[in-house]
Amino acid sequence: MFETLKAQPADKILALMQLYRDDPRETKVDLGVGVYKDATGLTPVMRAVKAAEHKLWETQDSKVYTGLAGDPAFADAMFTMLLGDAVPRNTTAAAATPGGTGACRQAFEMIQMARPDARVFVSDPTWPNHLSILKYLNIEVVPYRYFDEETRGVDFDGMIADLKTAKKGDVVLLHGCCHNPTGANLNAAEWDAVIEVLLQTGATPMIDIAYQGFGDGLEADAAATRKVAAAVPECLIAASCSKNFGIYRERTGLLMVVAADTSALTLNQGTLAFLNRQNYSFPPDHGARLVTMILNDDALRADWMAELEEVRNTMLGLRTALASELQKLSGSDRFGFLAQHRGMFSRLGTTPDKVEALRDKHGIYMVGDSRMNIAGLNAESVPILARAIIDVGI
Ligand code: PLP
Ligand code: TYF
Repeated sequence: MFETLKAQPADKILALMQLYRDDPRETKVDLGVGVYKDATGLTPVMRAVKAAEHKLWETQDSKVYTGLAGDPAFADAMFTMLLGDAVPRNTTAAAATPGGTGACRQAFEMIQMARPDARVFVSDPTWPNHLSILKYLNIEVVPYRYFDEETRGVDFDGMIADLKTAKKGDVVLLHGCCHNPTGANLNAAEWDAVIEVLLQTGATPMIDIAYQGFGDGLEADAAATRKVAAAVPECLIAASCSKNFGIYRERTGLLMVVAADTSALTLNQGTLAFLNRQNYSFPPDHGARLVTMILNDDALRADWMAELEEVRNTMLGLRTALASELQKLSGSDRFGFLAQHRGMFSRLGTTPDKVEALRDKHGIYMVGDSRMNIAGLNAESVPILARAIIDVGI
């Protein structure tokens, strides 16, 4: 029967990972997949995660099923980290999911259950998996202008104009912080204007937040999500623990549904549990349990926060180093945006043939849309990349 299947498009980011692995050059530089790497190129298990795993191994006496929405303690701990006191806990439904991807998938399914004709507005560009899952679910996608190719910042006027065309029953997907793939983000006043438009149009926001703590700090990175959640009657929040806890393969995420009051809680919570049951019954627990242990233990949490700050500051240091190297080499400020961007990624804003030239001639691997993972750099490779960028004529 399966001869009827059609080949599906490959994940370009993961395909690039393989190309990099197959490249024999010792000087190659991997700026592809969004994984944090330290100065030696390793992605270590975070100290607090190791400590929590050790404690878990010693104390866990059963691996019996949790609940369809996962352990409520995980939802509580994540709610506090992400939303603080922005909205009451008892208006928010929450379910653990396999990673932030799982949270997005369940969110899209919930949207479709509630409104089969909903359109989802997505930034142009956005994380490719948003588009791929929406297409798979047959949900209409409406791109909104986001990246300004000229300034490499946000095309804010374009974004607002496009968001004004949304209507009640539509969903506007926003990256909570550290936009993937561009690195360009809204400032606080711009977030306020987006909230205004959401309130005017009645469209429902969905916030995907996969990099809390990678931009300006744990609290600062949650500020926009909190503001949106507090201002609108309903919103969806898809959170990932993959990056900020470094537990990529454990598949740890949470989907939250914030409602205006407590009356919708039972229905929303029941829907999240139902959706988990349809797809995989119980969500993965190991990563969620580690996160819960870390967030609920003062010493573990302090150590995790300290290490996360090291990670964040390393990336910021690499940003400023690259921007200043490029300023020296180019004699201009046209790469200043690299220091303004936040998170793991920056979109260089160049053509696919120049991205290919960087790869073929210099062994520098970035995604074809010129997205680079800043964490793939170190003190040695920053000047190498800067020279290569100038060499290929970017
Ligand atoms: N959303 C965005 C924008 C991402 O970049 C990612 C990837 O890290 C995710 C969601 C979800 O990642 P994961 O499923 O590994 O938690
Ligand atoms: O954008 C990235 O690189 C990360 C990791 O199918 C990732 O979000 C890449 C591809 C993918 C899932 C996650």
